[in-house]
Amino acid sequence: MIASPREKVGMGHGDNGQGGRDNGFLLHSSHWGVFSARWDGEKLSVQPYAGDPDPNQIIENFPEALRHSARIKRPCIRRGWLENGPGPDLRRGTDDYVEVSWKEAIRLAGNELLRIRTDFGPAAMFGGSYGWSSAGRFHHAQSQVHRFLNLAMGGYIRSVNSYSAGASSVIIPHIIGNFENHTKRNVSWAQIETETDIVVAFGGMALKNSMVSGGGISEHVERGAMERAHKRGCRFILIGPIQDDLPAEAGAEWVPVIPGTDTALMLGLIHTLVSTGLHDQPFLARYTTGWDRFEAYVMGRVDGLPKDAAWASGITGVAAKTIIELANALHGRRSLITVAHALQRAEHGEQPVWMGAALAAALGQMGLPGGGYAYALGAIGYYGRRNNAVPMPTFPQERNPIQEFIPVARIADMLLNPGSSYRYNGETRSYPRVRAMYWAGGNPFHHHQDLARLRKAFGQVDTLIVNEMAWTGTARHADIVLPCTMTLEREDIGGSSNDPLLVPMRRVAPPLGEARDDYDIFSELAGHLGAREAFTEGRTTRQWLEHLYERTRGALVSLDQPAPDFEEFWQGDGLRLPQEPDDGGQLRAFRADPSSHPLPTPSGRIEIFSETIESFGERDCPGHPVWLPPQEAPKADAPLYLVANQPATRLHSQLDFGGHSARSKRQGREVARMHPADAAERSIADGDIVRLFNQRGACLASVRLDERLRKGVVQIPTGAWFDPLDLNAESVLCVHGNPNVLTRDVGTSALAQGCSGQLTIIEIERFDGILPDIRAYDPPVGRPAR
Ligand SMILES: Nc1nc2c(c(=O)[nH]1)N[C@H]1C(S)=C(S)[C@@H](COP(=O)(O)OP(=O)(O)OC[C@H]3O[C@@H](n4cnc5c(=O)[nH]c(N)nc54)[C@H](O)[C@@H]3O)O[C@H]1N2
Ligand SMILES: Nc1nc2c(c(=O)[nH]1)N[C@H]1C(S)=C(S)[C@@H](COP(=O)(O)OP(=O)(O)OC[C@H]3O[C@@H](n4cnc5c(=O)[nH]c(N)nc54)[C@H](O)[C@@H]3O)O[C@H]1N2
Ligand SMILES: [Mo]
Repeated sequence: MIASPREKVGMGHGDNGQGGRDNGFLLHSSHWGVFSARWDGEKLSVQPYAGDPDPNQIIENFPEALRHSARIKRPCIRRGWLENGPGPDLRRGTDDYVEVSWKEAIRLAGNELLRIRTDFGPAAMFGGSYGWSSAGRFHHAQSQVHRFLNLAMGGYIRSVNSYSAGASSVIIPHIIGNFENHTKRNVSWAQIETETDIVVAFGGMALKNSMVSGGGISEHVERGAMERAHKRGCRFILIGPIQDDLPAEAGAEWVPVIPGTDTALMLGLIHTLVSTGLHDQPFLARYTTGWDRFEAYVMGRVDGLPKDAAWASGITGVAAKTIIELANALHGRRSLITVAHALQRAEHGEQPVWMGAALAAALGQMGLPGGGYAYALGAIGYYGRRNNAVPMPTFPQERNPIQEFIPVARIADMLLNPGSSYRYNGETRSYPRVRAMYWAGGNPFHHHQDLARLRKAFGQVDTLIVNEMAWTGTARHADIVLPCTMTLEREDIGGSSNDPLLVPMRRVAPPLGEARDDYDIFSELAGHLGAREAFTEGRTTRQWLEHLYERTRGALVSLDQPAPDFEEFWQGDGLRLPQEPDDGGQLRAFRADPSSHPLPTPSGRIEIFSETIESFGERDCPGHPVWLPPQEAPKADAPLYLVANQPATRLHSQLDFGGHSARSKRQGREVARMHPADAAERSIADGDIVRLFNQRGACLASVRLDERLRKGVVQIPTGAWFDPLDLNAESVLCVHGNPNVLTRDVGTSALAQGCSGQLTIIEIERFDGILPDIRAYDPPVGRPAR
């Protein structure tokens, strides 16, 4: 357990775990929180930042992780690649690795990059390299690899959007305006605390999720804000398949909905409002466009099918009475609609995002403090906070002259079908022919869907180079594996655009084995390709930190704010940055004066009907939000929904080998939760090992029975490292519990082509066979892990 901040030693200035070097604790930062750590050469201790009211226990993964045997100690080359040279090879994932010196690794990687550059050009190089890597503004792996490819290769094929918000980041600009503005300058936790009467959270606002924020976070405020709002009398309604998606402190009422049907529920609410005249007609007339066409659909004037509460009930499994009561409770109050990222990480994921906006518009609260629509509030720590008034230090990636890109989750499609065409955001595009890939800071064998298919896709390239700190599923598919340092082993600056603390991240421990910083790896490789000076600009890491800090310091000076020089910042306990006011952003300004503050949409208003989207002519995303039944719904051989959501005890697959993550497992397996009634029908008892399976694959897990799940729903978090028993088998079995062997690799729609991995359908049975060992952490050096 981590000590609560109050129990910790020394809360005074400069003499404690916040940053002071007393007790040997050194300040550091991570995506899950600012903390400090002490390494005595054998044991690592961590403590949370003293100013954090609600620290995240994920920092407890560090102690066991730092020197874990899953870390990569020396550069490695896949045996098949070493013996046969570059080329498509389905042995990736099953081969063993040969350790080589850094000199040899740089020579092999550098020559291969030169071959690609000379023979095929930079458009044959995929450098999307999606992934979260670690906090730290300089050693941000994606920035490092992009800068390297731009300067040393002449560019690369990039990827756009994210696995997080694949559908919403494409549709929100069409219907409301800038995605960042909508999500980061809108309703805040402070407003909810004092203003909101009722929050309807589609997909909840789980603390496990909001306690993570890319770049670092010094204050976890969500639990306290919900607790105080609830005590003041604010009602929280959780719409979702799992009851613990809102914390106990919110005192939430739970509406268990069938997964993937929220859009129908929203329609039932809108229909109820309209049919009783409770929709805010002046608001709709003044601030939206296309309501009439949408209303005709809602009321059934188009298709003879009114989307009323009874209709919605049949689809969602929520009683019509509950829908009508909820619509009435929302009317005339300061209401807030939130929609978690999770809802749009599914087939037709654009629809709940758009329908949520239509529901909020009908309620007329958009732009009021604590009211309206806050897409994704609570899904991650970025949202509901104040923004810093000064820019963050940022490592420049430089220019990529290659125009071609893919929507990020279409990676397997690209590799398997080069040259074939697809639709994206109104355009017909074609997939490039990629020969080589460079990945740093991401784990596609964690994040992508249908891993058996992904493996075939990764078998197509000539060469995959990966910088990793540990033997992840992706490292095990690479041809050249370059070991990088873990965040604790290097210096950096931690900061995020809406956390007020800029953190001098100190080096806590020396690098393991021969691991090097990504920056040093890319500097060497750039040298091999004749671009060292361009890449490094002659700076050491410390000189880069100083150089990057200058941007923030300069902005502080021009705001007449305290602006310590780098040395003072570096010796300090973290620099407090000035923040912008909590002013409701573009929606507040738009409400106050729509003519002088139009939204950046074609009409300047909230687009309930979008001429633009209509003109794209996509059947799976027409001109206004609609209910579209999913193609994949429970059936005889896969009667259960599987919710594959974010893990509470780690960030994605990161530090899955750490203690906190390991302690959450049972018999070393990921824990899947299911309803006792579903378990009884299958003679499954709590603690049994079960096999989750469908037509794409299977995984083992330990089962926990839990009445907080809707019947018919199974939940397993992502992040247990891919541990396939036999990759060449007809159906791949992961013995550890990685749900992406089961999920389907299809885009959300032709509009956004986002990731749809959150939901799938499965069957589940007790596993009575001999339980295979976990080999996911065994280094495949000298012999394959399995
Ligand atoms: N089924 C299903 N799948 C999903 C989701 C889901 O809901 N369901 N969610 C999706 C979402 S929202 C996301 S964002 C993705 C996340 O997918 P990823 O971002 O790929 O997942 P991470 O485990 O964070 O991968 C980061 C990798 O970077 C490595 N790393 C850390 N620091 C460094 C560094 O300094 N240098 C280098 N070179 N490497 C480093 C870590 O060891 C780790 O392997 O997963 C997606 N996948
Ligand atoms: N601890 C931890 N926190 C994280 C992350 C992590 O890996 N670990 N990842 C971070 C990242 S990168 C992101 S993008 C965010 C992701 O934020 P989200 O994608 O919103 O997070 P999830 O936990 O995947 O899903 C939230 C909940 O949505 C519910 N849900 C799923 N399908 C449906 C549905 O059809 N309808 C309704 N009403 N509810 C549904 C599930 O019960 C699930 O628990 O989380 C961030 N926070
Ligand atoms: Mo994400």
